[in-house]
Amino acid sequence: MMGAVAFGARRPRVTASDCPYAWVDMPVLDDESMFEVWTCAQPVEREDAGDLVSARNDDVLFGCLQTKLDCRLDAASHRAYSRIFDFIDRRGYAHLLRVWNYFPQINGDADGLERYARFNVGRHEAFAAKGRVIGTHAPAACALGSRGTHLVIYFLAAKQAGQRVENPRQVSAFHYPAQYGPRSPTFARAMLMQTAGKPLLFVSGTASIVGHETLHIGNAPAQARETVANILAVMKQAQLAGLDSSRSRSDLLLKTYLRHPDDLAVVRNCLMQAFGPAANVLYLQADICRSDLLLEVEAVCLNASSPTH
Ligand code: 3EB
Repeated sequence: MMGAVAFGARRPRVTASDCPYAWVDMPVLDDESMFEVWTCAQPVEREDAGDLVSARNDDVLFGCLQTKLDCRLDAASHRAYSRIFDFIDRRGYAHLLRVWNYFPQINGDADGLERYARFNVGRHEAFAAKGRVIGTHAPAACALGSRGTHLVIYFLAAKQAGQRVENPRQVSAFHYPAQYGPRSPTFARAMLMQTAGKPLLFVSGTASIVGHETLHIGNAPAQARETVANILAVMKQAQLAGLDSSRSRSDLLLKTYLRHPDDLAVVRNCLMQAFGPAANVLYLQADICRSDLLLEVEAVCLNASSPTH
């Protein structure tokens, strides 16, 4: 095991003691709690450095950073990302592939700017300060509103760079206009890596955005359909085959974040139609980073190759 992340509204009684572990205070919609577990076939070396716990093999490093929020979000995200970059750079895993960001009151105000926009300022400036070229070095990512008091960031970093993938239907997030905040979010739409000779695709949090604008305000089923279209466009861009949407996708692991638990049935119905019953979907209740977004979906595509008909 490289790492485990527990999702649930209550701290799970079971903890993972022999690998990096974090708890994200976020309700699971159809269960009490759920563990996301990252495994690999190689032996791992574990290193716990205070607030940053990690495990690494010859290729990748999994890390979790949990910090109690005791300053404004721009300072907190700047500090967290600087810490992560220093840590991975020193150990030779300089390439961030995928980052998950969770913190409370993501749509709340912080001195006249939304907390998500503050978060973006600190994150953007840490990337720049640590020598990352925003367009070139952006990882796949997501940023959601959890509960509680902590900023939780977990990530996969690698010795080798992955292949960044953008979505032709969407403006790249790092080119969003300033109406969404003074510093753009630093993420790619997806990241493709090779592991054990097979491609693995991390699709970032994906929502009902075309160009840079939110579509279908107030309409959850329409937002779900637009989100599916965006995920399929990203997968197509990554030249992954098997885009026949009638095929059941046992190679897909999805995490769906819903602002309103009441939308579970319509969204589940939409994802079932798009990806079939074999797709593995976790439904969580979370605030999405734009207040007009009702849902966001992220994906891991396993063995994402060879078309099967
Ligand atoms: C979007 O497309 C929706 O700030 O890291 C998706 C994925 C979103 C990642 C992030 C935000 C992030 O802009 C929000």
